[in-house]
Amino acid sequence: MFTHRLVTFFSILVFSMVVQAEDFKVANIHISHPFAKATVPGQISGSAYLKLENKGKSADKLTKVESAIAKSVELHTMEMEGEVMKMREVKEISLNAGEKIEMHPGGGYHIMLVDLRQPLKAGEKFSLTLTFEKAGKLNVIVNVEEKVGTATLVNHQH
Ligand SMILES: [Cu+2]
Repeated sequence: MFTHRLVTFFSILVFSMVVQAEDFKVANIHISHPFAKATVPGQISGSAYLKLENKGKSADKLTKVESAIAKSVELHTMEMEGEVMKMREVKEISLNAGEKIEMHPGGGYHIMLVDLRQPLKAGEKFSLTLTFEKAGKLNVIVNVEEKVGTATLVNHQH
């Protein structure tokens, strides 16, 4: 019995290593390179980014993102308003048939991790659950990476 459990444990371990290959899919939705930026001391919210692709023949929508790493997770968009970068929450992100959306720091969509339960440290990973209107739920593993650029200094003060 014990040996059997041990084997199960190791196969789960191997499975999760395979899953970390940075590409995830559910039905026709493909997600690649989910990453988040490491937080600095005192930073209470973080942001995550990923590439979405709808390889199907009909439109779909990302309607919800959840994670145990933060008290709440929101979909945000960031745009210049005059000379100021402003973030606002969006209810969903639409993906037309064949459409690709690449989130990146500094503008456009991002996933906002509101009130982190723990700091995001470079080299660590956490999981996000994405819900699509048609494709359903998908778990992705997010890699925490060193801060790149200065984009986060401008925003994320809610
Ligand atoms: Cu935001």
